[in-house]
Amino acid sequence: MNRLLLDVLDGQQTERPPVWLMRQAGRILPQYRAVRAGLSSFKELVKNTDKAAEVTIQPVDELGVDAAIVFSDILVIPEAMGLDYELVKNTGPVFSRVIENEKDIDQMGEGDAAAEKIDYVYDVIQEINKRLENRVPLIGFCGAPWTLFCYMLEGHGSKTFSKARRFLYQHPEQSKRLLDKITSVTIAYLTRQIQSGVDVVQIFDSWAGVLGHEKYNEFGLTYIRRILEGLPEGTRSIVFSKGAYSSLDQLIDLPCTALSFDWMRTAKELTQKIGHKKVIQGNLDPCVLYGAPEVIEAETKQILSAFDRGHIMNLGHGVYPDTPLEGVRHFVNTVKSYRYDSI
Ligand code: 1CP
Repeated sequence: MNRLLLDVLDGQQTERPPVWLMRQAGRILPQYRAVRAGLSSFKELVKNTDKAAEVTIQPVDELGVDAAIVFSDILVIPEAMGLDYELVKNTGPVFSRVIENEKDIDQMGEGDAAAEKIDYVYDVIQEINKRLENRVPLIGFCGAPWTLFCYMLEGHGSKTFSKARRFLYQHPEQSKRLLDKITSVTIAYLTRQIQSGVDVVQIFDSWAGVLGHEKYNEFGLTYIRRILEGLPEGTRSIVFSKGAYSSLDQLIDLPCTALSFDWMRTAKELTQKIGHKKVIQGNLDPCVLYGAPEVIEAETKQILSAFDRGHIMNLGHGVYPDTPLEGVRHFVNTVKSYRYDSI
């Protein structure tokens, strides 16, 4: 087995960092688009054990990345709690109704009962592991409570998530009740993912950056911490709180194994602040992959040498859907041919 990712997370020395890309499954591969074209909806694909396992493994076969990530979406939790969504072309996910008041929050499912409704993901994980035959580790994931709260209040994507933020000030106690419920489902969901065979879990807090320091600590990190503390002993975990630099000290204090960063801070700043307290994942601007091969190589190597050991190479956010495949390949291959200086 290629254990690079696990070795780095376990604090062992490796000859180079592992590399994978957020949102590597789907989006960029023609093989994915072919599978997707044969099915009527994204949700049908997520719930189809055979096809979801197939598209999870495609980037391992095609790009040679050092990890697979389960093909699913963060929105399966709101759906299991009782809010249905559809993916609308050129718009993204749209919920048929949103949370507006206390009664809506009362109606939301919680804990094991809601997590049980996502049983198709646990089946997909088992199927992936049968087919992966231990070639690379498997990453499971979820959305952080704050990011899921954003979609549940807003009903769709947004630049500001102002409806969700407004609710925090108007109804702080109700907000916490909803975040409590999401957290209880998430702990049960990730625990089931681990029992089904994922080696690592990543928590995506994509909208962390719309909250200020105090509000993010109170309504964001409190719940991420509770999730991490609720996971089985020894779980390897990565937290991606996009844009939450004002809470960097609090992020470093979380009981997780690794922190993932976007490209708004340099490797030097991050390593100086974090040292070896956490493994660091990131943080190439996804737009670098549109550059010429020599640009991709130079930008990638600059990050590799700046972070040195205890690093997982990745983008600073998900790979964009129209990224040229050759650019992605060149990035992966640059990392794979890199070697740390021997000590
Ligand atoms: O076929 C299609 O058109 C569907 C597009 C798509 C895909 C391929 C969506 C809808 N979700 C996914 C899969 C997905 N989503 C994965 C699995 C595999 C992989 O890593 O490639 C993962 C990890 C996610 C995570 C996700 N979904 C996040 C967090 C990461 C991030 O990019 O910030 C978020 C915010 C979502 C919500 C979502 N789901 C889909 C879309 C288009 C969006 C974004 C909506 C928005 O812009 O607000």
